[in-house]
Amino acid sequence: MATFDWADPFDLEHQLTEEERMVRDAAHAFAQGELQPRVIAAYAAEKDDPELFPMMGAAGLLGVTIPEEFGGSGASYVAYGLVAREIERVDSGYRSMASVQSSLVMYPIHAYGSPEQHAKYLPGLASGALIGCFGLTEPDAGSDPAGMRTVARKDGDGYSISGAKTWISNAPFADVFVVWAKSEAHGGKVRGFVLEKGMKGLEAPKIHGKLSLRASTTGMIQMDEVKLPADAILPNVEGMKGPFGCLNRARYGISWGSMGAAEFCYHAARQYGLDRHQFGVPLASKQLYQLKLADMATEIALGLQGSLRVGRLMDEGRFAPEMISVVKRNNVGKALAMARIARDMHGGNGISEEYQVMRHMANLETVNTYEGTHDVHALILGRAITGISAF
Ligand code: TGC
Ligand code: FAD
Repeated sequence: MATFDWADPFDLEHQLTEEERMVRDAAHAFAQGELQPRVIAAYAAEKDDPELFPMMGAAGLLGVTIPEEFGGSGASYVAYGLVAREIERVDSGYRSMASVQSSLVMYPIHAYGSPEQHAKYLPGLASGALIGCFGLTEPDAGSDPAGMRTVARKDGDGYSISGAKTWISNAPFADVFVVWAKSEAHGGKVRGFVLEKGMKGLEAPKIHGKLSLRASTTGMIQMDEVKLPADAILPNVEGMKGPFGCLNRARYGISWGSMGAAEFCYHAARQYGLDRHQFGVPLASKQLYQLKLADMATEIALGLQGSLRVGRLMDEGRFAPEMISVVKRNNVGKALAMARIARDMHGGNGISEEYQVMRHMANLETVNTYEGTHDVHALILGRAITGISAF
């Protein structure tokens, strides 16, 4: 009979390949060695940290699934998920920075781009010498991105693009902007375009005053007749399946990442309960305290198994997007609930930055909203279950 491991109830460890464990260990070492020491101050100051990109690149954490010939690691989707989990164990904002770069910028350039675009952008994005952002959401088009107003018009041999994107991670310091627009030259169909920092008419102001995800920089993308060469369009995709194909990857990574944040909160609450005495005994000796820890261990074990299963299916090319909705929605919603409970279990200390559970709690509010809100993923599943769209 096996021994129960409170930190790994279903023995995830032995369901991973040796390569996946190596990638996970490298990500863990980087996250704990480089990210953890800086996060409390960075969060408090709402600090811009573009210098983290070359550091993540050197640690092999950008473009994990992108082939090695383009600077990626050529590893599995499970390995990618493990990286997200280790980074988000420290902070959801740092995971955001990395998952936008990998899933929302490198993935579309690799999957939909030309050989010239591959060569021009992917190695720099993999090393972190270039920083990318992904512009889909607009002030009047969030859950319904097909309602976007950004438009690309034919202009000589190339295009002129105008419009505004908002809530865009990494935008204020990005070098490469993957922007989705309705292209008049393609019958109004949505197309992807690659814009570069410094283009005339392109601005990316920072959004200040976030009370969540403060260690990640968020901004707008304002485009006023930005002139683009003909080769700025992503040639190999048309329609909303372009951006949604990217979201599949990022949402899947978030399902793992949110479990990393939840694990932090669970471990912290367990240790706090063992250390803190009230009524002459450790808090962890109380039935109510143990019930909460048992619920956390259960939800984390189930959530990780779900993500692992979806990751294996992605690696086999046998996934449906709805499977990703199941794990993104469930794991983030559960992680948010666990973070709130862990905050409570820390008593007054739980609101202090030092104990970190409240930062995770505040971050997970964003994670529950972006990449498709908790309710939008319910509607995606509802449509698949009933055949009736309720959007
Ligand atoms: P719908 O009519 O369902 O589909 C239009 C076309 O797209 C295809 N499609 C997909 N393809 C691949 N993967 C998916 N998941 C797909 N979902 C749909 C579909 O087959 C169809 O293709 P075709 O060839 O027939 O044209 O689309 P809809 O407009 O009705 O949208 C439905 C809905 C609500 C599900 C969708 O709009 C949605 O997912 N809304 C949520 C928006 C969202 O997630 N935005 C995220 C912005 S990026 C972000 O938040 C980054 S955060 C930073 C970080 O990650 O850290
Ligand atoms: P809305 O769509 O206005 O939704 C508001 C509420 O209404 C939600 O509760 C929602 O569930 C509900 N709702 C919406 N439609 C329905 C419906 N049909 N039925 C029932 N309820 C509904 N976007 C990018 O493109 N790139 C990024 O890099 C990026 N980074 C982000 C970073 C941060 C910090 C944040 C907060 C957001 C980011 N986003 C990004 C945007 C994010 O994807 C959107 O916020 C999200 O898709 C929700 O859109 P919205 O904010 O417009 O909310």
